[in-house]
Amino acid sequence: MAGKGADSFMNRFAVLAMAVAFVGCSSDPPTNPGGGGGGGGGGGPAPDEVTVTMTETSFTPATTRVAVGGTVTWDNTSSAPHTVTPQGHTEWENHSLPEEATFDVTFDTADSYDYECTIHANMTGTINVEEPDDA
Ligand SMILES: [Cu+2]
Repeated sequence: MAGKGADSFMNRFAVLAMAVAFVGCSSDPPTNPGGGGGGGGGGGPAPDEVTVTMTETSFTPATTRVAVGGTVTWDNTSSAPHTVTPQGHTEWENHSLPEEATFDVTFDTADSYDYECTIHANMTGTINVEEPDDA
């Protein structure tokens, strides 16, 4: 019967589609670099532009990298005010962000810059400014 033949074709097609989808999924994990993270160097050159999102209680990501000459933008997406307060350096001045405000800093010197939010004591972050050669 024609109908029966069509059904088995569709079944075979469905199995094939699932197999393709499965292969597609299983190829994802290797694309995530396993090493690389954090301050250990490696992982390729630092980006020229980075956005740090401010949630209600944290800087996300708390530690980030940017190339010398690059810009970090803090984006307060929360409904709370925050500050971006330098700790132990003068790369920028204490800055307050009301809700939904942004603030950006361009970094000209390779170094590690710690900062905090003075409103929320456990909100801290670090910007690692890297020379292109450091990659
Ligand atoms: Cu805060």
